[in-house]
Amino acid sequence: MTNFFKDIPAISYVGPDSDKEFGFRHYNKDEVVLGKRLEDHLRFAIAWWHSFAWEGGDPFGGQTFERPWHPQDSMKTARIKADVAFEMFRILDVPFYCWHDADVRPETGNFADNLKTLNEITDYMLEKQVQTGVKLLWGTANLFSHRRWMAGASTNPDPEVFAFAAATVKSCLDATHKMGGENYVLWGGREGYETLLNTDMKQELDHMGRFLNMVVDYKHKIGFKGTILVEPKPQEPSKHQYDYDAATCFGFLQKYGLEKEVKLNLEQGHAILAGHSFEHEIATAAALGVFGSIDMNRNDYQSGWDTDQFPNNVPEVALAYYEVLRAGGFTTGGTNFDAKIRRQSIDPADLILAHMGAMDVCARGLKAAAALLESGEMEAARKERYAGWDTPAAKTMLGSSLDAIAADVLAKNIRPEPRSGRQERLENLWNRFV
Ligand code: XUL
Ligand code: CO
Repeated sequence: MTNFFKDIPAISYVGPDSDKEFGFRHYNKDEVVLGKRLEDHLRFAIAWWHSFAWEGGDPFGGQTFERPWHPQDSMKTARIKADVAFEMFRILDVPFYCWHDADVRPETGNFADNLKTLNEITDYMLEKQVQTGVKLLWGTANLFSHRRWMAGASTNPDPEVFAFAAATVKSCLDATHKMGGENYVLWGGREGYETLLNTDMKQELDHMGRFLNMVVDYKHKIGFKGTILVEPKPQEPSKHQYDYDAATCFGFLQKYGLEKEVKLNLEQGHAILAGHSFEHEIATAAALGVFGSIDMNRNDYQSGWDTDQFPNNVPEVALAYYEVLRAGGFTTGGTNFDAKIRRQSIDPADLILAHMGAMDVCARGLKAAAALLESGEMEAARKERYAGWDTPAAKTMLGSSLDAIAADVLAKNIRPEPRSGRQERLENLWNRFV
């Protein structure tokens, strides 16, 4: 036990009318919604990087947090960090967490040392998983922070960097498998370009496709049953990232024969940077059969930057969960808070209250979405809009040809009558539930 969170109580459900600061108002994990407990719907996870590894720096200034696990350069402090992390998981009663290799072990620059410390610390974390029952939603390799990755990992012009990336991903996949991880994520922060003047895009894409095929082959070789996920993001840190958005990722997966093997981890802030809404990205992935998991956060809409704030907007979150529910809900995926407290939020309590509030926002959003889905009104309106396609004649047309259809239009004098799309009526319906 550390005393980092001393005086902070375990958070439990207190209901919407309570005035307690520490308590869930809407997240009652055992509440059954659409036949499933809220905990099983939402599958919350805490991100090791934002809550424990990030030190509060921004482009204008360095560290603002002072933590008992600083400096993060030894196995001794890595263990203290793990102790505090699992204490936080217990206080918040979250079922899952996620890590990058660079969040949990010190960086030495040497692969053999990194491998040794990763194996040691993940053994220690696994012991804590067994003691607490907290599980690993996903592991991932940080292939973007160290200077070796500045020109990319699998897309790097230097084959030695590709090799270092392959060895690193192997080590992280092995650790994730050992820890019973339910997914493995690849986010290519540097897989893109800064300028086309020095970039061979075709070669880089081919290398990235080959790399991902090797990851999938290795997953099968070791018997890892989790899902491999890629995480779309249009830019930042690279000027342009190849995994721009859900549709781009699907095209990439299909070109390299991976669309049945790899799914997507979609993030609210990344969707916004790509000029989409979060619900658009979830609906796109679901329509293409590659919906996997979500990274929940929000951006500051004035900054145009990936600010990774905690979600705090119920109607926005509800629209996202409506699409998650329409897609059938999570299987191996979940709701990972890829979100960080602000750099002035230096108290341990800030970490707890940020997650607690976000869990409530997500629970409210999911419950509103579930109620609307359960009422059936929105889906009935959607079905009615496409009802013409249920007739045998319409179905036959899809198997017909352009000239046969043209002949039919002439013979039957087909003259379609426009119908209302009813958008405002549906928006009013939506507002009755949120
Ligand atoms: C960066 C981001 C990453 C990935 C994991 O914007 O979202 O933290 O989720 O590498
Ligand atoms: Co993310």
